[in-house]
Amino acid sequence: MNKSNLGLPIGTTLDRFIKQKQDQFSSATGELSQLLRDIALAGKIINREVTNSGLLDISGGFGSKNVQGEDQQKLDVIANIRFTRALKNGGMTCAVVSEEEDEIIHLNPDCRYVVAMDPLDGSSNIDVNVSIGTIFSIYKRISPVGGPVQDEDVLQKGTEQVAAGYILYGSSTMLVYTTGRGVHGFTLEPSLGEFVLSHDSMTSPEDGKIYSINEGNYLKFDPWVREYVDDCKEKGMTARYIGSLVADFHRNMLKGGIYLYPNTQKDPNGKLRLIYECNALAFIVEQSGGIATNGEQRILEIQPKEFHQRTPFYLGSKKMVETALSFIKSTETVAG
Ligand code: P6P
Repeated sequence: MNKSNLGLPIGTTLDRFIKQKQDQFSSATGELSQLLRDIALAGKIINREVTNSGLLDISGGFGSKNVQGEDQQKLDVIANIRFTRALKNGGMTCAVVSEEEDEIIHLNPDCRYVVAMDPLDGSSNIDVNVSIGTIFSIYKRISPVGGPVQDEDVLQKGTEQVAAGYILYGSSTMLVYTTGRGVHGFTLEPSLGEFVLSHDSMTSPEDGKIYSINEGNYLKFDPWVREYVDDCKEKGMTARYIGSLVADFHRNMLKGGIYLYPNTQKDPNGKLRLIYECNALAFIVEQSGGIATNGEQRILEIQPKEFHQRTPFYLGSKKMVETALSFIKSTETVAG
């Protein structure tokens, strides 16, 4: 028998890929590599629980609210515990900021990496079997190693991220991350329990025909947003919005598109959180050739003032975001 017919090659696992990238930096200590592995491990555990949530009676509401005043789903709480425990046991993280926790979670003061995360975004979709995701950002602490983590360690601009990524629990489970040298996607091979490289050096199409926005808020949007949405319709674009940021973002990055979560009179800063949702996806979209803005400046340039602060959020294909921004200017001209 021709040995080359003995099954498909497994491909490059996440572990091997991380090690290969680490070897390119002589100064690398392996700490960031281990931290990425810790996140991947937690992702595999959450994947198992998300997949079986209907059978394990862990879907539905937990009966409490997070700092945002939003009802926590059981899996929100479980995911938060799983990721925090994985990061604590991995021994590479000094502190975690999580959507599910009011304050900083202090872990090992002798470590130099801070993680900001939304352990399970889109959780309202859990019970209806729609894709959901984890979002994470990694920073180097500013305060001295060994001492207590300070607010300044967390309130860093998105430009200071050393790595960022997401895990998408969808028709397949993917981990997508960047360390500032391109965007790389790994698909979980469940029978092996390994994330395998499936989307090397992901790039976002410069233009696209998909716009993602909750049009139920149309009457609450600023005039420029309404005019932009009307323009998308007049151009025959496709509306795709599943209420799960990671899933909408991932599709738009692959196919070309724009995601918009604008401010409204009710929510003057929009809904999405800067530190553990927007910064990570902004880093990724810029690394793939796209744009991420709050309508006035790069998301990554916003100086955070509070852990859970929100921001208007517009990101995706370069030309689509530039077109959307042109509507702001045209309205200002009219208004001005
Ligand atoms: P709305 C989920 O709660 C989330 O944070 C994102 O995943 C999603 O894109 C957005 O909010 C949905 O919000 O107001 O359209 O239901």
